[in-house]
Amino acid sequence: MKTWMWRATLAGVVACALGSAGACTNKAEQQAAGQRDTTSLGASADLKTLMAARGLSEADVEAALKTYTPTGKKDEYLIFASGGHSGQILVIGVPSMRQLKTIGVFTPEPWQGYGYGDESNKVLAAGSQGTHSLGWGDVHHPNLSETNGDYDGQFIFVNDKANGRVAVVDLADFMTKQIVANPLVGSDHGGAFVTPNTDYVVETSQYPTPLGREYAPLSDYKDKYRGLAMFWKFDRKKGRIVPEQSWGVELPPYSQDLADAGKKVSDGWVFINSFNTEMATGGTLQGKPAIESGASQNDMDYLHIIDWRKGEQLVNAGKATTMKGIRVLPLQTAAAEGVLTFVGEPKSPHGCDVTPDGAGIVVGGKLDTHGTVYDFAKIKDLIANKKFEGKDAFGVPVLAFKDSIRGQVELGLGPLHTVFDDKGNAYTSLFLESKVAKWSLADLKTLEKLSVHYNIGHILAAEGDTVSPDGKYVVAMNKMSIDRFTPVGPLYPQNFQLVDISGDKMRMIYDLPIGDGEPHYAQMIKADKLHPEKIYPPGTNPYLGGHDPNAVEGGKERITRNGDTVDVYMTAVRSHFVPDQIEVNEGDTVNLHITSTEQAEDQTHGFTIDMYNINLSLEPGKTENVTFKADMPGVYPFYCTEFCSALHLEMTGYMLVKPKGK
Ligand code: CUK
Ligand code: CUA
Repeated sequence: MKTWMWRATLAGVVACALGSAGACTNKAEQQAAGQRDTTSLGASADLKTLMAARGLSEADVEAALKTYTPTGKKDEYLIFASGGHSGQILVIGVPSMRQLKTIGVFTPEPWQGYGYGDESNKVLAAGSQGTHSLGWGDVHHPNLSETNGDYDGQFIFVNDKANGRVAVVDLADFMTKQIVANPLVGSDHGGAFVTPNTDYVVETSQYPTPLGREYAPLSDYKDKYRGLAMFWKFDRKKGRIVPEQSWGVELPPYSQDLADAGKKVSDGWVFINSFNTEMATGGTLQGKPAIESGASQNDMDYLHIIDWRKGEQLVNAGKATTMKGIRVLPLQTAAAEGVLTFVGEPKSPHGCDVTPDGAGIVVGGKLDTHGTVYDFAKIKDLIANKKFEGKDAFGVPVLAFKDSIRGQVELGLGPLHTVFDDKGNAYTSLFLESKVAKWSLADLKTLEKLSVHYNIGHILAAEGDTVSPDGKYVVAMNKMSIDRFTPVGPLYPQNFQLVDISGDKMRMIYDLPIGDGEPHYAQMIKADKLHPEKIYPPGTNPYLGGHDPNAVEGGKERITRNGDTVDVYMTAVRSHFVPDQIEVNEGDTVNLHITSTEQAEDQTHGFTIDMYNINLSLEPGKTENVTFKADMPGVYPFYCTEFCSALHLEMTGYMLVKPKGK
């Protein structure tokens, strides 16, 4: 649109929005309003004054109009973003870029009472191996469940890179239901990616360790250290990963990186990029080169190509070795049977993204200016005809690079990740250049580059990694914000920049500072695909996935004692707890079973007891259990922690712990 026309239309739209031109019910009216002399419109004059006062350009106002979401209006899309070090998932509306929720995943989340009651503690505890309980996670890649390669809005999975874990969040109530700790690997990265029908949640290791977390000296790196591609079996009905039905493929000790599942024509395959095929282990104190330089010697690392259906067959046929309860297909078997094949990938690869039609795999190279597009049909042919260029040091067949690719696209400095729109375009993040490159999948030509602020890592698009991307929006997930926001100390917020991709040119329309951690990946789903519950059926324990046997109805509240164990069956409803007096003896074990008997929308109570680190969230209908030892004699007020009603402050009671011998 020409500037003057746009200006006139903008004035019209604003006049409409402000009601000065009457209620503008259709486009013709809007246009008519737009053709009026703008200076004669009070609203426009006001707008110009306002723009001048705030130093806003017309582009700024256009961006505001595209993102401003008046009260009561809902967002069209939701972003599920990695919360990075916070160990959480962040839920953000688009186009408003308002944060709607933080989902507690690997880290306790006090508001949700996640990590302060028996069942949520169990979920978190299942994620701790060894003798230290983990209080955080390094969340990298949230992935929504898919049906036929499209988001279905039912579940989201996410990995913790630091501790090699995968979590399952149920989108029926946006709660974490399961954390599965991988007993074999020391860290993960290529996760938690799903196969097109969510049969498997894929998790690949990052930094090689001996499988099973055993000790072996670094001098045994090549012999004893290994990578792993883990296929966690997901039971959609139960909404849980089933470790006993899961399995892995042993990989060489290269640092496996990003992964993506094939779709459509490449369904049944998984692709994983890697770095450090040099197997550098550092030794800086002994005067050896640092890992970063040792790992950057080769011109090529290996894209790992896994035929997971074949792997599954072999595992089911008993070809796997069981390690710590997990069936693992040995590297030699995987290589010999065509489950694992390699092809070169240029210079410090990162990102591994399958195109919407499943025909291509895009890999970026941090130290290369190209994006490489592999051709799955060629790869499949080469493997079927056993046309290998050679083998790697572990006997894994290697395909010829030039025979396996469709081509390369010149993108710029530091290409990382790629997402797609509905018009055949791809969008790649350029970390070093701080730009988004838009390019055509058909001609492998870069069409446009947009500066982002700064050093973009991942990029996401509306349903942009499914079989049918929506277009409309891209979000640059920038690692640095430098001069974008008011300074808040030396640790700067990350910066999500919303980009409108609906026109010919990309337009930046919103900056969202993220102050919770360093997010990596995120996905954006059409909001109307989600149908979360508003109220739990009475007595629901969301972690048990149904009615809690300890739930009570109003009128059936009671306190029972069995030896030195006290069970308190309590209800919470505006604005009291029944019972509101609990007397126990020092040393008693106390089991609180609290049910909210509310059935009204958004009517949540909380529950805390002074000094006992108890903090529950009681959404309507929910039951929570919490067990503790009354080991501190004294008087402990308990109260509701949500401002639930006019008499919220009165929603309180006492727990008395009688000292021993009194
Ligand atoms: S990685 Cu972070 S920017 Cu973990 Cu997906 Cu590429
Ligand atoms: Cu219930 Cu405040």
